Amino acid sequence: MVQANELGERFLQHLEKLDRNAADEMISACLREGYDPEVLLKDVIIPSIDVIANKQQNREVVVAQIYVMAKIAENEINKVLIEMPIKPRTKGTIILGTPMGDYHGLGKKLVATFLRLADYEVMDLGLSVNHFDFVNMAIAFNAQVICVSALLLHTALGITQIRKELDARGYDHIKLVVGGALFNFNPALKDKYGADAMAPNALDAVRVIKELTGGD
Ligand code: B12
Repeated sequence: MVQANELGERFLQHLEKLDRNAADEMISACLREGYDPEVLLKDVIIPSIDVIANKQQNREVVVAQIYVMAKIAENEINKVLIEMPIKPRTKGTIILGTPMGDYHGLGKKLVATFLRLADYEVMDLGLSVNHFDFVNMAIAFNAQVICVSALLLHTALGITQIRKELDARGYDHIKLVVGGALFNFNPALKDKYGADAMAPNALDAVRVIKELTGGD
């Protein structure tokens, strides 16, 4: 079976060429041949997205290219997710979304996946979520944690509004966990926006939430 790093290089080339069909054929073939979907996600698709994000940082690609690459990557993430085993979720409920005005969804999707794989029930409220909806849903579903994925500076204020709303309504025991490019660039923003914790990636999101909620 082909090694994950070789597959990663191939997948990255397909993304860079904006070749949706080649990316799709490659991932479909891997799944047909019995490749572990979790390995495909962690060692092939995510590292390729990281390379593209870095290129964007260095202005080697433009927004239009990023848009198409993100769409191709998202399609393949969805395809892989369908193949992942669904286990009974017993570790508690987590509310997840992006702040109002933020339409970056790839990181959120990965965080939801890794939390589900770690047996959390994740209610993904989607993109551009009002702070009242985060809080109302957390209360209604007795969630232990609200997770906010924030990539844009100008919309991250929604996180402070969630904190204020939780405190004002006497639900300050519900933990607020943040992540996304914004916090990877500047982890200190976590305190500025009143979050309890941040994590730099989806794997660490699971670790941080376990620590906060006392899970094993
Ligand atoms: C892809 C992308 C887009 C795509 C989004 C497609 C989609 N379906 O999501 C498109 C092209 C649509 C887009 C649009 C825009 N974007 Co954009 N985009 C990016 C880019 C290149 C990569 C983001 C990404 O998907 N990364 C891959 C994922 C997997 O990584 P991630 O989101 O960081 O998630 C990981 C961790 O952060 C963590 N994590 C994520 N969420 C959470 C949540 C919790 C609770 C935890 C614990 C952890 C966690 O785990 C994830 C997996 O490991 C970033 C650059 C960057 N370096 O991030 C810019 C970036 C975020 N975009 C930016 C901007 C400005 C925009 C636009 C305004 C247009 C523009 N001028 O570029 C619009 C705004 C649209 C809107 N209103 O939302 C800026 C934001 C700057 C800022 N400080 O505000 C960035 C940083 C680029 C830059 N350097 O200028 N973008």
